[in-house]
Amino acid sequence: MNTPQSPIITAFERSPDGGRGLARDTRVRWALEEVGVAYGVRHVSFAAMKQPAHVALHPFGQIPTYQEGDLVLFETGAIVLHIAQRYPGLLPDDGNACARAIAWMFAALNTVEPPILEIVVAKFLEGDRPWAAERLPLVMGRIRDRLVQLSARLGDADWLDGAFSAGDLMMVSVLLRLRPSGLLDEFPNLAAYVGRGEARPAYQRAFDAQLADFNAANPAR
Ligand SMILES: N[C@@H](CCC(=O)N[C@@H](CS)C(=O)NCC(=O)O)C(=O)O
Repeated sequence: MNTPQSPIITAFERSPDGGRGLARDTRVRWALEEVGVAYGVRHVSFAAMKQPAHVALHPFGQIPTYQEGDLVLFETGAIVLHIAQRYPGLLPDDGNACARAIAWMFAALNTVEPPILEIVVAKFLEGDRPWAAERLPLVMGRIRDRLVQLSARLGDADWLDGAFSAGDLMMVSVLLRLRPSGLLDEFPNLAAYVGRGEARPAYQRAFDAQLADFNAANPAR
């Protein structure tokens, strides 16, 4: 149950992903669900995100943000790391294993996510440019290169480094964005890895919560 001390996160009032759980509040919800911490959600419109009140919380006018007492955080890497360090369940006790789990979080955000985000730029934001058709295969090729490497490292393990950790939570969250492209299906072990992440009860609660929010904001659907 939500208490006055519960963290408050922000999420889209109307997520452009149609409730598919691809907006980044889902990964924060997932982390909170994994550690069993109740949270509240404040929904913001695209216009409100750019207003001073929200920019005071998030300098780039984006979601999600995370407020816990006096603490205000932005950037999902920082938020999930904070949750994982504050509550047990997402980072191993062993110091070296913990450092490696954090390395996988950074790998997800700094090495794997950037080329994946380029799909949206190439297809939608710059899809009408004369060079768009030539660029898309290059973008896909760069993603495929990363997936080959990640797939080789994962092998037939369930998770990236021992037990499920914040590193897996972040990597699965990032890879989920690839599903519409079909690229994930080229790598059965990565597709199964993402499936294992989605099958976690905490992920399902997070997904259902963001979908319920989307449906509440879009009653006509
Ligand atoms: N690196 C940031 C990215 C945040 C981000 O791109 N948020 C998106 C939603 S998933 C957003 O607010 N987009 C609207 C905008 O940038 O105006 C993070 O991981 O938190």
